[in-house]
Amino acid sequence: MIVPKPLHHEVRPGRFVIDRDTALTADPALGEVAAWLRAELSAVTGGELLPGDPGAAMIRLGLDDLPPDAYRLTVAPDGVALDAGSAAGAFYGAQTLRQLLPPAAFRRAGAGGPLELPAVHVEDRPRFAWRGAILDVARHFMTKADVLRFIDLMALHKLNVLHLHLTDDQGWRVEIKRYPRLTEIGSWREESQVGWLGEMDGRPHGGFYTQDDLREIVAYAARRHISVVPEIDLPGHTQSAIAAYPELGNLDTPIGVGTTWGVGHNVLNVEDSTITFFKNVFDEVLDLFPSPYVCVGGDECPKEQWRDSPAARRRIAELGLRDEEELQSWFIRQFDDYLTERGRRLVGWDEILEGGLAPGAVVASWRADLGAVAAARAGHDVINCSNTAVYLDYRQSERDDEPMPFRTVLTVEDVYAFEPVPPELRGDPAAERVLGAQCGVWTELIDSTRHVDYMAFPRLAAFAETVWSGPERDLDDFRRRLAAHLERLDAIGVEYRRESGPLPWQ
Ligand code: TNX
Repeated sequence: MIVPKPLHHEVRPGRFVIDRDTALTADPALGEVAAWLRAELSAVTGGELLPGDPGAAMIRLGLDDLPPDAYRLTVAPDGVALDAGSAAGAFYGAQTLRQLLPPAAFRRAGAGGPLELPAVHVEDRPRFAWRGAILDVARHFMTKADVLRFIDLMALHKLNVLHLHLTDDQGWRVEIKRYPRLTEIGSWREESQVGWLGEMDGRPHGGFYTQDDLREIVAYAARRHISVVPEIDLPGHTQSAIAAYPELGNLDTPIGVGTTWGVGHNVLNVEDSTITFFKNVFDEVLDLFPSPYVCVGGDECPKEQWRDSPAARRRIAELGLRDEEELQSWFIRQFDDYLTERGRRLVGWDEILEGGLAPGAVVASWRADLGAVAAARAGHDVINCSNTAVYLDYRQSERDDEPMPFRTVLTVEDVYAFEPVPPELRGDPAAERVLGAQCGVWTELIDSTRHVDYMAFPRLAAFAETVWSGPERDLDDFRRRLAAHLERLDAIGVEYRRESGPLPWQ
């Protein structure tokens, strides 16, 4: 009953009992994985799972000649052997081992009794290298503790990339020491629009992460084999930055942090000083996030202010560009050069394809499969973030009591049917360019962790299966495994959407 489904899972007779005397040993290279597993298990058994004598009933973690992310787990009555190609593989195996335990093993403290593992042989490895989730902490801020909890939930599902959407019109969430007003001004707004149609909630909202908070988030995620890809969205989606530093914008009058949803009109100007400003911002961001991939946004760039701006028109003439689209592409390229020089790779939303793109850039395709197909054919690595398939902010049924009737219905079955490689690329060598996929928790209409739980689960479990497991789908089998998995989520305290209701906040 493992989610996501392993490549090969064979049930064998017998069981292994974990109690206070069970020992756990690990290859020194797997010390961190062992520490994680020890902490998770001992919380439940009340024991310590010390290394113990070689003769004792034992859980043994070792390295073997397997592909890096692969693992092999054998549970037998006299011991548990988890072998992996790397620490990441061992961590995935440890996640599987936990899922073999009863749901009560997911509680933070147990009755202290023994835990039973059924005997099995599992051989497993991921289908895609990039198994991501986007968390939009800009529209609604999520506390550090909530982000750490979300990371644990990602790890449970063997996801390995957290794409943190840190800035947008409605909020700037990352402390930048050189430009303190970004958070002093940019992280707070007077009130937000409720729903998509305009009613305001009258409640101030805000928050940001200090640099120490972000270092902690990155380290916490790294221990769970999750890399955090920061997104600083440019040159549109920047109203909060312009509110803090009006000289970054195109207007003569100051503006506030955004309070309404939808695509805003504000865009950065194309002065050298603005490019320098954001390179300085990225200097600090790169220091916080060691990820080889860094996202500069590039989506939904509004062009009207550039059309009205003499400075932008001058820039277009001076660079010999055709139009504002090429100007946007030039803008993004400034950051591609900057990141490439520093050994990082730029990730941007599929609009960055318009007007030309540097060859090493990675395209996060959100507009259905369109961008993914175009980017892969143009030789770019692609992450499929299709909004018609894996946007977890979309509503889950037509029912009137869903929290907010946002966009089309995307059920757990719809998400389960998602195929990261678009059909147009099947049989095409360009399909190799699809590194994987990312589901998206966009939070315009999601203002609490309870609500994130409701939107993300159990759809995130279905998504995890589409990126971890093979391309075949068996909905009945998934439903059976999901039923068992929901008991784990119950034990953790995840307020996922139940078919039967009631909604957690009603
Ligand atoms: C589109 S995904 C957006 C986001 C919104 C989302 C709402 C992307 C690159 N842009 O800014 O939050 O739709 O579903």
